[in-house]
Amino acid sequence: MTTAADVLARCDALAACSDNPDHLDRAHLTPALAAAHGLVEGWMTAAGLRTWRDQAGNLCGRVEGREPGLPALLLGSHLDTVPDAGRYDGMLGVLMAVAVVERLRDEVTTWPCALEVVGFTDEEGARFGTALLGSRALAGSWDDAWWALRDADGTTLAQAARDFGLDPARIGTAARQPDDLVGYLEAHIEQGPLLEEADRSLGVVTSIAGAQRFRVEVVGEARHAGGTPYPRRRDALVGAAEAVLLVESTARRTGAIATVGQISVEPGAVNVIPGRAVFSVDLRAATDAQRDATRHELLTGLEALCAARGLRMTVTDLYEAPATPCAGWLRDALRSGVVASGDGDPMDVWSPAGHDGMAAAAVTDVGMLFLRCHDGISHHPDEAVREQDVAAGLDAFTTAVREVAHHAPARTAPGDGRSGARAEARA
Ligand code: HGY
Ligand code: MN
Ligand code: MN
Repeated sequence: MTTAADVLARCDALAACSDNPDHLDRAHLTPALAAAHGLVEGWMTAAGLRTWRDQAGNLCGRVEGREPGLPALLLGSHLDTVPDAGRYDGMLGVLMAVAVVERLRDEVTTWPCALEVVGFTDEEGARFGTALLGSRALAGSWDDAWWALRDADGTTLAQAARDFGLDPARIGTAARQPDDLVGYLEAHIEQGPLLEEADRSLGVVTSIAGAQRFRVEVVGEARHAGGTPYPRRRDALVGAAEAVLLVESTARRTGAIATVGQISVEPGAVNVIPGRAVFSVDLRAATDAQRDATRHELLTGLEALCAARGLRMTVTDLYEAPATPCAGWLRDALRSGVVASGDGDPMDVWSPAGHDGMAAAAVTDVGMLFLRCHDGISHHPDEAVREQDVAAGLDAFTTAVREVAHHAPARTAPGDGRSGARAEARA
C-alpha cells in the first residue's frame, strides 16, 4: 500500500520534472509536464486506474464501479507549477488521490459510481496568463478565444497544444456533463498559516475566494534622463510605482488581497525616462461583490493618479473566477474523514488561494481538504508538509471518498454519445 512516505517520495521524484535545471518550473504543455505525466501515469496504472490524456492536456485515470460507465466521483488537483515552485502545491493532491484509489480499488467494483483521478494542467496560468485552462475544459467552459493567447516567446496556445500532441479542434471532448459526475474532491496544502497556528493537521474548506487578474499599461514619454526638467517629465515608472502602493492600500482598506507580481519598463535604459510600464494585478476577495468593489475603487484611483501625472492608462483583463462555496454534503463527508483520521473536531478554513474546484463547480459539486504546510509558505521552494499530516490526510480522504460514493445520487450508466469525455474514458 502506498504510504504517506511514498507519497512524499513521489512528490520529490516529480520535482525533478522541470523546464528549468536550477529550480522547479513546470508550465502548461511543456516537456516537463510531459515528463510528469509519464511518472504519474505509471503510478496511476499501478493503483489500478485506466489512464488517458484528454484534449486539454489533463492526465486522467478511472476505475469502474459496479457496472461500466457509471457517473464518476472525481479526485484530483494540478500538475503544473509556478516558476521556482515548491513540490506540493497541486502535486500532493494528485498523488494523494492516486494513493486513495489504490486503497479503495477492491471496494469500488461494488459502488454505485466510478472513481476517477485527474491531474489538471494549467491551474496556475503561469505560461499564458489565463489560469484553470485544464479544469475549465473539463467543466465545458472553454472559450475558443484562448487559443490565440501567446506565451512570452510568442507561441500561441493553439500551437503549444499541437506541439504537445493535442488537437485543438477536439477540445470539446474533454468536457464533462453534470450527469457524468458525482462531485469533485481535492486535497491541497493550505498555502496559509491557519492550520499551523491552530496546531491542526487538516482543515475542511468552506469556500474559495473570487479572483481576478488584469494587466495595467501606463504610458508616458521616454526622454533624456538628464535634460528633461521635472515639470516636463511624464515618467511611466514613477506613475506605476505610485500605482503599486495604491493597489496595496486599496485592498487593505476593502479587506481584499491584491498583489503586483510582474512589472516591466521600457525602454529600460539607465539614462532614459521610462516611457511605458506594464504591471500585473492579482486580486482576490471572499465574495465577488467585495472583489468587484475593490477593483472599481482601485481603477478609479489609478485613473486619477495617471491623470495627475499626464500618463495614459489601459487595463487588459486576463482572468476571472467566481468565489466558490464548497458543497455542504461534501464538506460533511470531509468532516467525517477528519474525525476518522483522529485530527479531532474538524476545523473550517476558507481559501484565499485559487483551485481547480472554482472551474469544476460549473459542472459538479466541489469539496476540498486542506493539509497544514510549514509556516504557511507556498509558491516558493521552501514549501513543506509533515509526513504525519499526509498520513492523516490519506485516512481522512479515504473515509470521505467512501462516504461520498455511498451517498452518490443513484444513477445508471447513461446511453452513448452524450459526452466525448465519457466515451474516451470508456474506450
Ligand atoms: O494562484 C493561486 O491562487 C493558485 O495557487 N493557483
Ligand atoms: Mn499555486
Ligand atoms: Mn494549487
